Amino acid sequence: MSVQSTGPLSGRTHAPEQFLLAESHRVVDVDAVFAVLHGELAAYRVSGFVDPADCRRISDNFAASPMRTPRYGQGEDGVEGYFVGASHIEKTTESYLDEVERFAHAVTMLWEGTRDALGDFLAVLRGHQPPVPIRPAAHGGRAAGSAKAVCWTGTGEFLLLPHDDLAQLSDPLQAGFEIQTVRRVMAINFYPYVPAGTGQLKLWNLEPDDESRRRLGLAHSGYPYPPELLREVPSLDVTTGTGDLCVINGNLVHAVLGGRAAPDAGRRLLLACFSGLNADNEMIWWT
Ligand SMILES: O=C(O)CCC(=O)C(=O)O
Ligand SMILES: [Fe+2]
Repeated sequence: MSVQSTGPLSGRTHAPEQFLLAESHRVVDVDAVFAVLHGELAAYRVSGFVDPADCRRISDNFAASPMRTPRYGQGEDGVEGYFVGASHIEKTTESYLDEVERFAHAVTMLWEGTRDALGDFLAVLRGHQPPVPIRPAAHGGRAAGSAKAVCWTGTGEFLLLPHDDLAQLSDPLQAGFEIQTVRRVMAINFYPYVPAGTGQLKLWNLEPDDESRRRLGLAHSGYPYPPELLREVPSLDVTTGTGDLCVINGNLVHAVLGGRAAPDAGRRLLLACFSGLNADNEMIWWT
C-alpha cells in the first residue's frame, strides 16, 4: 500500500495487482474471502450463491415483514432506505443491542422457507486452515445482530453515496464495544434481488486517513465523501446480480450506483453484516 493525496482527500492505496475483484460460481473460495479480510484483495463475488426460488422467497419475506422500517435521510421522499434489522450506527452499544433483540424474530423470518445464507457462508469460513474463531461481536453478555436487510431508495447517480465502513466504528457512543478494535472491515453482502442495470458497487482505490475524515467532518461517519473529490481516483465497478454474495474491503471508499429508470430499481435488496478481526484476531460480525 502507498500513501496518496488528492487535495483534501488522502489515505492509503493498494497496488494494482491487489485492487481487484476475484470471482467464483456457487462455491466459496475461502482463501479469497480471507484475502479480502486482510486487505489483499478489494472484493470477491460468489455468483449464484443462492437459488432464484429461494431469493424470491426472501424478497417476499422482506416485503411482507411487519418490521420493515424507513430510515430518514437523503433519498426518495426523505427516506434513505427501508430496513429490517438493527444498525449500530449513531447509537450507544446498549441501544444497538436492544434493537438487535427487537428485530431478532423479524430477521429470522427473512429466511423463512429457505436457509440462512449468511450463516451458511460463515459456516464455510470455519473450514479455513489454520482455524480462525468466528463469532458475533458481543458486549455485556449480549450478541450483535447476524443480518440486516436494506432496500436503498437513493435517487440519481447513487443509490448510496460514497462512504467507508470503518469510520462508523469509532463513535464515542460505543467506547468499549469490541468492534472498535477492528482495523479493517469486510462487508458481507448477499443480494436476494438486483434489477438488471442498477445497483453496481463502485470501489475507489483509497482508504481515507483520519486527517481527511476530520477535514471533511466525517470523523465518525465516513459518509458521504463528495463524489467530485473521487474523480481522479482509480475505481472498480462490481456488478452484482440476484443470488450473488459479495465481500468487499469496506475500508475502501465505495458507493452503490443508481439507475432508477430501470424497471423495479427501487426493489434492490441487500442482506448483510459487517465483519473484521478484533484485537485478539478473532473474526467477529455485527450489523
Ligand atoms: O447496498 C450495497 O450493496 C452496499 C451497502 C453498503 O455499502 C453499506 O451498507 O455500507
Ligand atoms: Fe458500505
